[in-house]
Amino acid sequence: MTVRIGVIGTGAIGSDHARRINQVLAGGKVVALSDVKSASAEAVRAGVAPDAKLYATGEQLIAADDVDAVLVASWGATHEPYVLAAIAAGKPCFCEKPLATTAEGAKRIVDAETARGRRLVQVGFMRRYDAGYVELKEAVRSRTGAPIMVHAAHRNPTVPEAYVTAMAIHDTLIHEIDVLRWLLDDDYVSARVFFPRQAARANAKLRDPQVVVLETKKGVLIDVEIFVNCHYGYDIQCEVVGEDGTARLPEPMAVQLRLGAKLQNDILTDWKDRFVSAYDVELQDFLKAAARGTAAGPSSWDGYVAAITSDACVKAQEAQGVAVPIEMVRKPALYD
Ligand code: NAD
Ligand code: ISE
Repeated sequence: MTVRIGVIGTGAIGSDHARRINQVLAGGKVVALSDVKSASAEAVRAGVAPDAKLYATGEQLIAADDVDAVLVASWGATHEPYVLAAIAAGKPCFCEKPLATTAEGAKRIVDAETARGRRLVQVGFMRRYDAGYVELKEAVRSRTGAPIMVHAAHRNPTVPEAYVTAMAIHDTLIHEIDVLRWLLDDDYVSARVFFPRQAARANAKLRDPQVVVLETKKGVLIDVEIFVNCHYGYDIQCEVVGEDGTARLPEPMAVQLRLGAKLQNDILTDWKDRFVSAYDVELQDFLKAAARGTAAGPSSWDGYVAAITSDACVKAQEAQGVAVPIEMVRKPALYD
């Protein structure tokens, strides 16, 4: 079966996902596109989805009879109404992170999905599909002994001018919030945020870098450096320290050069390249489940837990190093 997909939001990642559905993956076809900037949707149609119909609004796209499943890749603050509309229409929906920009918004999605009684939403937490993280999880499970600490870093070379302090959490740290909870099979209990001196390249509305310290139920202490004007590359680091040893996320494959009296490896600069295979695998998983009228992978529940945690981290940004508690709620049976 070919799942007919409608893509809402055809910017950087929406256009890339449309390309992978039509040119890389099996079992899906982009038949509909919508973007508030119609020129952007037109460009994607011209580039990778020549048979797609353009819709003036995301709501019209979701309602279209020939759209079987929806992919939401518009700006974070616009995700919630689209995901709710897809659930109301009974259509599987892949939603880029964040599921919603507040915990209340994410809860409305969990409530709507549980009321329908069927999983329909997959959240775009692609790191769970990255081969390096999958190996790291296995090493932590079988080799390092029980984890005690995690040291992680999320560095972007640069970010757009509109990127402000809270986005370091909602837009960037949210990947670590999800993947580390999955990696450790644990939940968070508190968050603290520390700011070193301001990096010279950061704009005035952004405190950069930041260090977030998360504590888990099992007592693991996690420090994540978020540095989104690091300049030198896109660099994702993660080391788990366990009772018997440590395990580190592998570096992306790169040719090693011995040149000019230097030993060198290129470092990637673009998130699209760093997780290219993980995006392929996550969307293939979505297409497979959507063909059965359901969803798999990271769920609305995971999106909700991430939103609760990121809300606490944003409070912690204002609390000047004081710990902010993270209170979890009971998980509905649908997500067991
Ligand atoms: P972008 O600005 O390049 O593209 C977003 C597009 O959405 C734009 O073309 C914009 O016109 C459109 N848009 C905005 N509001 C809309 C609305 N209400 N209806 C329809 N279209 C609308 O941004 P991006 O980098 O592609 O990010 C999009 C989403 O994907 C964000 O939520 C972001 O956090 C997420 N993202 C995820 C990853 C990842 O690694 N998983 C990477 C990048 C972006
Ligand atoms: C972007 O939206 C992503 O999701 C990237 O994976 C992340 O590294 C970046 O910081 C975000 O802005």
